[in-house]
Order: sequence, then structure tokens, then C-alpha cells
Amino acid sequence: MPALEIIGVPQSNYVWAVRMVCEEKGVPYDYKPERPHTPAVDAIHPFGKVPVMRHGDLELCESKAIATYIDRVFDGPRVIPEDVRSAAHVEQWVSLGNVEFDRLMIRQYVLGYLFPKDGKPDMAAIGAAAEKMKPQVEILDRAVAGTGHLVGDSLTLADLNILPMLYYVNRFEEGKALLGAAKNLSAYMERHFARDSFRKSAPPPRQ
Ligand SMILES: N[C@@H](CCC(=O)N[C@@H](CS)C(=O)NCC(=O)O)C(=O)O
Repeated sequence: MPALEIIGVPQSNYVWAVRMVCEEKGVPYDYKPERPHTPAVDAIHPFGKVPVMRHGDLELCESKAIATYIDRVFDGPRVIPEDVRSAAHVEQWVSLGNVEFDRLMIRQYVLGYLFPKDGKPDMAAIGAAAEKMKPQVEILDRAVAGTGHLVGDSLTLADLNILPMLYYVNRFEEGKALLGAAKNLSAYMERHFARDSFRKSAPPPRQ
């Protein structure tokens, strides 16, 4: 089998999720920490985003497609269950993650701190994003209350996709307060942040 290449900076929550899939399944991979919009990324992703993947003559972009391919092709525990209903629920939560949670939690809230447009964070915009996160946190808190997972009673791509997002939200004051008040979600984070897969693929500490 040819080497699997995962390409994209480690700080990306989506790169992190794909690397966790590899770690959970015990799939070896060559890691290339390329930034978005570099030639190696642009050659595969039409909008220059990370992660992208290469496996032999197959090139892929989009974390969900990459994770699904790795799950199907390589041995190791399935992160997308075989059972059709469970797989549909995983799909649902990945979609909610990418379309709802990532857009607010990462693009508006976290990046508002990390990449402020005018040199310093716009605290009004960050406060507004934090306010909008309240119902999202409640939704996730309820979703993990039963089994400590988003789907069924084992770890799936639904969890792997959302955990890096929660990690970043938890690094900033308003996010930490919101997540800390959500008891089920706090326990979920504590448990899964301790996973080997999470720690091995975590980005290096910020300078
Ligand atoms: N839907 C894509 C989203 C990927 C994405 O937004 N990646 C970010 C880093 S976390 C990126 O490359 N941003 C650069 C840009 O938007 O131009 C996926 O699931 O892979």
C-alpha cells in the first residue's frame, strides 16, 4: 500500500480531526504541515484549504471525505459505523459541526481572538459570538448527556470532528465559562482530551 500523506497546518481543527482518525485507527501517515493557499495545498483543494490528502494516485480535499476514505480503506476501529442509521447520525453531526458549530465557534469566536482584523480583538463582536454560542453549547451538552458520545456509545467521527473545536473555544475566557457550566460537555471534554489520539495530534503550544 502506498504511503498516506496528510497535508495541512496542525493548528487547523479539521487537520487535527483527520489526524485523530489516523491515530484512533492506528494508520501510519506522512505528515506535511503546509499552510492554506500554498502550492502543495492549492494543487489539491480548489479553494486552497486544509486538510488535503494524497494516497498513491488519489488526491482528496475536505476533511469529511478524507476521514471517510481512511476509515473505509484502512484497518482499525471504524469511526463511521457500518450500521446505516448510526452512520447517518454521524453524518448529521459532522454536518452540524461544519456548518453551525465551526462557523460560530471557530470562524467568529476563536479567530476573532487569534486573527483580529485591525490588530486587536473586536471585543463587541467576540462578545456577540459568545452570546450566540450559548444555545450551541446547550445542544452539545444535551447530546452527550446519555453516553458520553455524540452518536451511540462509542467514539465516532462526530466526536473527532467536534473535539478540536471545543478545545479552542475552551482556551478563551467566555468560551471556558460557557463550557465549564455545561456539566455533561465538560466531562466529555475532559475524558476525550485525555485520549492518546488527541494528544499525539495536538498542535504545538502557541508562541
Ligand atoms: N470544509 C473544509 C473546511 C476546511 C477549512 O476551513 N480549513 C481552514 C483551516 S481550519 C482553512 O484552510 N482556511 C483557509 C481559508 O479559508 O482560506 C473541511 O472540512 O476540510
